[in-house]
Amino acid sequence: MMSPMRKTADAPGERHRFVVVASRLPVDRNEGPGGEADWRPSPGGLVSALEPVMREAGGVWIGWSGDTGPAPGPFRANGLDLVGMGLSADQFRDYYEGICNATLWPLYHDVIAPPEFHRRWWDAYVTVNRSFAQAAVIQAAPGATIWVHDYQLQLVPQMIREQRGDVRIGFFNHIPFPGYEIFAQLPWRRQVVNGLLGADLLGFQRRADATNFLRACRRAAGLATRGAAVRVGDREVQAEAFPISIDAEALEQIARRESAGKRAAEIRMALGEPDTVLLGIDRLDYTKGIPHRLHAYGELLREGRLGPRVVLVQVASPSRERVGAYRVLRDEVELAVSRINGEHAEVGSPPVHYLHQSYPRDEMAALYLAADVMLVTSLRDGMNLVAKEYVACRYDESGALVLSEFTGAADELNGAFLVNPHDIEGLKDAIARAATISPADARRRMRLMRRRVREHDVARWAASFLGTLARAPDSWPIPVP
Ligand code: GDG
Repeated sequence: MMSPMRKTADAPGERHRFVVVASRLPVDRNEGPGGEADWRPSPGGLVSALEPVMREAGGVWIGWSGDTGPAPGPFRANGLDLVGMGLSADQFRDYYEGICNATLWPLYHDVIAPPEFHRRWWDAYVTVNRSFAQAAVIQAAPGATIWVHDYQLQLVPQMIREQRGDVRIGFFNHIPFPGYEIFAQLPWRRQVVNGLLGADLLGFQRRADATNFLRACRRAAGLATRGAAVRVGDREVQAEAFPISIDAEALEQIARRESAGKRAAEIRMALGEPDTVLLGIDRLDYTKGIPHRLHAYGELLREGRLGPRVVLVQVASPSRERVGAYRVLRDEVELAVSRINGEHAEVGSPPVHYLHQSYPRDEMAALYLAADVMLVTSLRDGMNLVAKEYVACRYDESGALVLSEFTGAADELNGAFLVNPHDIEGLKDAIARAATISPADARRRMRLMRRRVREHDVARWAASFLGTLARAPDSWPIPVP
């Protein structure tokens, strides 16, 4: 599968032929009671997607350790070579909470929340991007492949290229790339476009994202584009769609374990053996459309359209809790949950089970198995891996997926009930249809979706991206240092 990458057995301290640069490490530091620290695998879209690729290809992963202590530097954990970057308290505020989470995230998600623009935040973005680029330059062996990830590191490709013409640089954007009218608001739009264009290959989730980027190249940087190619001096940079996926086989294996089936039955029992279990699993983020989902569900309960024996389990894993818009969202969601439960609960049987917690992967698989209907109602979402994970777990081909058309996954999962989450009546109809689907229709739809997710898994995504990167034209050859 990984033909473009030669497997390496790099010893710590050696330079690597494959370098991943991402905002976070795929592990979190865990302090024991005696102050001793170890590293545990951490959840999240990027980590779920890339961990199997890293193990198969070998290489090093450069990312932020997750706190504002000293930079851990190079170390090994969970069989991976890692380089832990540090952020100072000021950088945490201006770079992580500021420009990443309060400027770029809302801007790239169609200004669902208003983005804030502060010059001090931008300065921190430049500084942090430079430190990540420097770490990549140090780790990369001559001729290495460097794969930079996501909106937090858009200047890194060009910063690497300025120092290392010998390497091949890929960049993948996990979140949407907005239409030009929105992107144009960014005071540093030209710098961002030029930073990205340091790569040989730019990957996006959907074709529409790549098209938006190509338009930004023309409008913000005055560059010529032809098809998927941008002309940058004597180089050509490709911008294409590579829809990300999951390790479907590994997740299905977890779901097929006897313990997962037993746990799913326990969950249904604990919920009071309802006829229908609806499930939402999201980071508590305003892009995920959780209030819209609750709104529709509350009305369906009031109208009695789902019958008396229905429950919604909403896992909302804590996320970016110090950023203002996330605090406001948490209050809004918790108020909505309380209202629905206040109106419709009987003693011992609330219609919403709201869990503001993170769970281990086994428990997630059991939740997917326990749910008759999965609700994914994002207002804007690069891909949405949760939708694919649900499908991967349903090995008996039962269950139904309600899926927002504003997710990347909607391009692929044809068996889903597609919804516009802003259209509350349409959303209610889709939930009601999904909850009362016949077993034969459910099987037909689920089979279709399962085939897609199994065939287009994360290994194929990575192989496709890296294969295209390996074939990128070598039009700017510079001698190896
Ligand atoms: C970004 C883009 C794109 C969630 N809670 C727990 C947990 N998770 C895992 C899920 C899933 C991942 O986190 C979430 O991925 P999503 O794709 O749904 O969303 P984002 O976090 O916003 O990811 C997104 C993705 O990057 C990849 O490119 O699809 O559009 O926004 O894997 O299972 N995992 C565990 N416990 C939890 O409580 N173990």
